[in-house]
Amino acid sequence: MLTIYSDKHRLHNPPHEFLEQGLVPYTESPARAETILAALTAAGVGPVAPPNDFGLDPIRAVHTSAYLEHLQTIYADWVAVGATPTAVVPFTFPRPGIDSASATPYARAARYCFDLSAPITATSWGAILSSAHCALTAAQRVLGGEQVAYALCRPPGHHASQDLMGGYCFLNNAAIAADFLTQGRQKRVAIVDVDVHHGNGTQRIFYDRGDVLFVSIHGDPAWEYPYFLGNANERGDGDGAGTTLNFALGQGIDDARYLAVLDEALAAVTAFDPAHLVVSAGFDTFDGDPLGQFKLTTDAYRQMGRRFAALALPTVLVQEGGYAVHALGENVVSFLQGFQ
Ligand code: SP5
Ligand code: ZN
Repeated sequence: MLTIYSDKHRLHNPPHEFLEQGLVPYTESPARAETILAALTAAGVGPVAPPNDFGLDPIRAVHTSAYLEHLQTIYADWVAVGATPTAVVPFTFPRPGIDSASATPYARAARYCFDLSAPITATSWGAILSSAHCALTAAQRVLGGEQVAYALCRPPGHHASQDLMGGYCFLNNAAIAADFLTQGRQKRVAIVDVDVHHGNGTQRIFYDRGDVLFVSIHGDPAWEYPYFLGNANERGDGDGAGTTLNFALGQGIDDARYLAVLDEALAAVTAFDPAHLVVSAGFDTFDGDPLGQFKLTTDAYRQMGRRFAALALPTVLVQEGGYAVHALGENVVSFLQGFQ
């Protein structure tokens, strides 16, 4: 299994985020990627290669130019008006009824952000861009004939949409890879999102596109983050009507129940008959993950890997969440070995 990885992820290391407990240490830490890389190396999973530089062109297919400009300039503008140099985190949000145009960085930071878990530090952009380039490089290798490649992306991406960051996500790595694999919307691509949180960004990006199937298995937004998207009745719109499929599950899901739902999800992939597959691979479904309420074991990831491989599609695996850092490396290895 080929892994694409860059240590530039270390450039993104915010100190804090604000969750329901209040101000807490940032959960999406550099240690996550470090422990995955160490476990892959120790298990001899396969070669590790650095990402290529794709610039911004393939990213513009997914994100707006204004948003990409914002990501690159907001930190300097924020510091220039006297705000904290620790990181950009908006604290006043436009809502219907209080949303007049304002150019201050305080307003601009809020306009492109939906929660308090996407801080931008002085060096974050280097990590964000490199993460997207990891996904693109994996997609390029698969188009070049590799059957599967794993993009060890950090920061993750599936909560980010065309012009919104949140949930540790800034650029939607899986969506960027998926669009690249359509080769100008000529080929059909399926995305299966197995992170415990709904991939709201990916869903929104492809909601009205019929060439990309988005299937997600996640905690029901009735009780799980991101709360405002991911219900089973969201099925796509326009050309994309019927090409969004959400499995919103209850708390405490175990291996057997999960794998039964995955089989249903993969049947929909087979019916769509895609040329390529992208997996948004989150491991926060693990029993004991601090941000998830599912109860999967390490062995479940091996079973999942086997099932994805059985589709026999050229596949890009994209790292998303997973916060039980002590078990994360082992869980990713289990998944990749199951696939092989
Ligand atoms: C990529 C990704 O996995 N992003 C996740 C962002 C989740 N942010 C908010 C989580 C709120 C979790 N509440 C957990 C309560 C358990 N005590
Ligand atoms: Zn997640």
